[in-house]
Amino acid sequence: MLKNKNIFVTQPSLAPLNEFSDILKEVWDNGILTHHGPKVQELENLLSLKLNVKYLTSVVNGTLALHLAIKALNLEGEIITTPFTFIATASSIVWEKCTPIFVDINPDTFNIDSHKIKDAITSRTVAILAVHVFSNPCEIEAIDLIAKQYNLKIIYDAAHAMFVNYNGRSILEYGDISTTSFHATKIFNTGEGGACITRNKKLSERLKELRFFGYSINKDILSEGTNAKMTEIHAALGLANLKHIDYVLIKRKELSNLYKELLGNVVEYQEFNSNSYNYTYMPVLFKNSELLINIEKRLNEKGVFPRRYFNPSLNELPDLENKQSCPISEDISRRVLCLPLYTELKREDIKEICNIIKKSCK
Ligand code: T4K
Repeated sequence: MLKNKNIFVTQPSLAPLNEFSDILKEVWDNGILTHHGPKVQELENLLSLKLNVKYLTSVVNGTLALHLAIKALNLEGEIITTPFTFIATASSIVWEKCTPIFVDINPDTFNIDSHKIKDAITSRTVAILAVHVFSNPCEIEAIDLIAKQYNLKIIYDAAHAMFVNYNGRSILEYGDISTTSFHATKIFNTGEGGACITRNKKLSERLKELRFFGYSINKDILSEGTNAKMTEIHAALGLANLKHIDYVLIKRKELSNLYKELLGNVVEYQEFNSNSYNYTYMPVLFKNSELLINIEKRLNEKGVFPRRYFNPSLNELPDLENKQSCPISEDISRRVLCLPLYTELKREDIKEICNIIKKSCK
C-alpha cells in the first residue's frame, strides 16, 4: 500500500466543504429542492458562459442525457456507434428501441474510425452516435460530411470532454446534440449529473420538455417525457466545484505529463492534440493483455486500483453482439489500462506507480 492508503483510478474533485455549505444554506432558505429551481438555473447559466455554448439543458446523469438526445431527435432505426466506450452509450440506444451498429475504432485515437462508417450505413441508419473517448475529439469534419451526405443526425457523447475546445469553440457545440456527464468520477462533478448541449433553440426546448414529464411551461402535457431533472442540491455542489475547475484542469495536465515523463516509451499512449484534451483519464497501452493483467495485479497488491476502461469491447457483449467485427477495438480494450489520476494524487505516488510498471515491463 502506498503511504498506507488505497489509490483508486480517480477521486472526485471537491470544493472546500464550507463553500458548498454556504450555497446549500441558500437552498435551505429557499425551500426549493427541484423542478428547475434557482440553483439549477444559475449552474446552467454559468456553465453556458464558461463553455460559451448556446443552449445547455442539465439532467440527472450522462445516461439520461443520451436517452433524451435520441428521443428529442425522434430517432428510430440503426444508430452507428463505437464499441470502445462505456456501456451507457450503447444501452441508451437499445432502451430507446434503436439498434446500435458498431464500427471499429482508429488504433491511434481510440475513436470511431470515420473511414469505416460509410460501409455500415444501410437504409435503416438514422444517426451516428460518436464518443470523444477519454476527451479526444472525434474526426468531426469527416463525420459531418458523411452525416450530410446520408441525411443522418449526429449525437456526440462528450461524457469525458467537458472544457475541451476544438477549432476555437467548445467541443460540446458540435453535432445536433452533444451530451455530457457530471458524475463523481468526471472532471467536473455534481455528484450525479449531466447535460445536453445544442445550438438549436427548438431542440433545446424539446429537451427541457422531455426532462420534465413532457410538460409545457404551463404544465400542459405535450408529449411522453420522463423525469430527468437535476436537483438543487446537486446544482449547489456543481456551483461550488465550478469555481475550482481551472485549477483542476491545470493540475491534471501536470500530473499526466509527469506520468509520461516517468514512463516514457515503456508503454504506448492514445494519440491526441494537447490543445484539445482535458486529461480526464490516464490511459496507457501495454504490449499484450497478459502483461496488463500482471501489472494490474502488482499494483493491486500495493493498494493501487487502476481501471480497464473499456473492457470488453461492447461488440463482444452477448446482448449487444450483432455480427460486426471490430478487431481493433477488441485488441485495444484488452491492452488499455487507465492509471489513477486526480488532483489530490501525490507526485511521489505517481513515481511509485511508474516504478512498479517499469519493473514489470523489463
Ligand atoms: N458515456 C460515456 C462515454 C461514459 O463514460 C459514461 C459514464 C456515460 C456515458 C454515462 O454517464 P453517467 O450516467 O455515469 O453520468 C464510472 C462512472 O460510473 C461512469 O460515470 C463513467 N462513465 C464510467 C467510465 O466510469 P466506474 O465503474 O468506474 O465507477 P466506480 O464507482 O468504480 O468509480 C471508480 C473509482 O472512483 C472508485 O474506485 C473510487 C472512486 N470514486 C467513485 C465514486 C462513485 C470515489 O472516490 N467517489 C465516488 O463517489 O464507473
